[in-house]
Amino acid sequence: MKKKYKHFETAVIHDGYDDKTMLGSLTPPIFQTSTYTFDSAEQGERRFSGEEEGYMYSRLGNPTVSVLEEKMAALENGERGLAFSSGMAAVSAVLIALTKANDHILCSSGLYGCTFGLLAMMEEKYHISLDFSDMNTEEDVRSRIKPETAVIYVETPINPTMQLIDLQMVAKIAKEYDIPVVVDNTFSSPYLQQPLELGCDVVIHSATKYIGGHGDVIGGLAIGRKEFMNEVAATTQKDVGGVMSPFDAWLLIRGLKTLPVRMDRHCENAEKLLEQLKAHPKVGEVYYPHDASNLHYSIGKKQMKKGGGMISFEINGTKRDAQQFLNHLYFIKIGVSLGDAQTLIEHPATMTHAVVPDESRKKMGITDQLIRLSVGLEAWEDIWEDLEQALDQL
Ligand code: LCS
Repeated sequence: MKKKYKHFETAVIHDGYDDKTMLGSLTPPIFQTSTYTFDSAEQGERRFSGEEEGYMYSRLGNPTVSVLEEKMAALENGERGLAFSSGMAAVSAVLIALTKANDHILCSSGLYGCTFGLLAMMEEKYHISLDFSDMNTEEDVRSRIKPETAVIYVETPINPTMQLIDLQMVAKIAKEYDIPVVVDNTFSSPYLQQPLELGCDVVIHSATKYIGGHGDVIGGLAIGRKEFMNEVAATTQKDVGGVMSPFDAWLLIRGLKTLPVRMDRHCENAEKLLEQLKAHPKVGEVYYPHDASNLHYSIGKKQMKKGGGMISFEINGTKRDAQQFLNHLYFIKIGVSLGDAQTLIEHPATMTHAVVPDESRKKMGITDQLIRLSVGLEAWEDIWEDLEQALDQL
């Protein structure tokens, strides 16, 4: 579904939903039903054969979930969106649909821990070979493409190192070889970055994060061209079955309405905290996409509207210092999710990326001193006061 509204701020509220088809209900009703009845046996046959459009069973489609799917397709400028029970359900449905045994996947040098875990399982069970690359140059991307490369799978910004990948450059090369590029857009949300507009083929979100925005739902989304998304809908979504519940879809539709307002505030707060963190003697390297001293600053400026709400930084010290820093925090919560109204902080080496073997973790740039901060919507001065007092105790 193409975006119908000129501005993103209007589209997040209005796209994908027509209240006139829902008895004038201002908010989309929650269709809490497992199945749908048919007027006749023949109608059931027509629905299942695809001759007649309509709902049959909520694993195959649900009107509340459809509103979210259409809204997200519009926001990412894709043809069809699909909703899943988690971000990992979306990642696995897309990757399994795109690959077969003995294929090759080229990945960004860092990935969320469970995505890495899924790929490691596919490597072991289906002999799919993996290559990890920082994709810093065209030569690097080209040199890693093989005849059996089935997918290029990219996170940017990468969780948790905040390194960036030039999506336009990767998409251009992938087109030459006819390889689909899948982008996990969780850290940016469609408000800050639109991979399909940059030539990529499929966008994935852990909707658990900025799309929901309130830390109360687990969900996933995938958006892309109709032909491919129809295939996912009919195979790895329908038959593997990691579908979204109507209530979770309703929460995400509600969360989306404030996405631009929340994102602006996340970004503003992050920019203030970035300067404070960089000036603190207990803090080493700080990683943020729109920091002018960042290695990937020009990519960040080119493809992200703003720098986002995530900052990673090194504690000058040991793993123990990093853990003590977290323990000293007063109101900032230690927790592994991100993109919520509350500021959340975590230690990737022992939490989100603990499943990644030591050697791979080091290669990804995840040190024992690395801290990942999901900047919330509180007053930035309060967030800094808490961070500073915890740093000062080291
Ligand atoms: N992709 C990215 C970039 C993620 O950060 C996550 C979850 C997922 C996919 C999977 O989504 P889920 O199934 O959890 O909805 N990231 C998490 C994190 O950094 N901490 O806790 C979960």
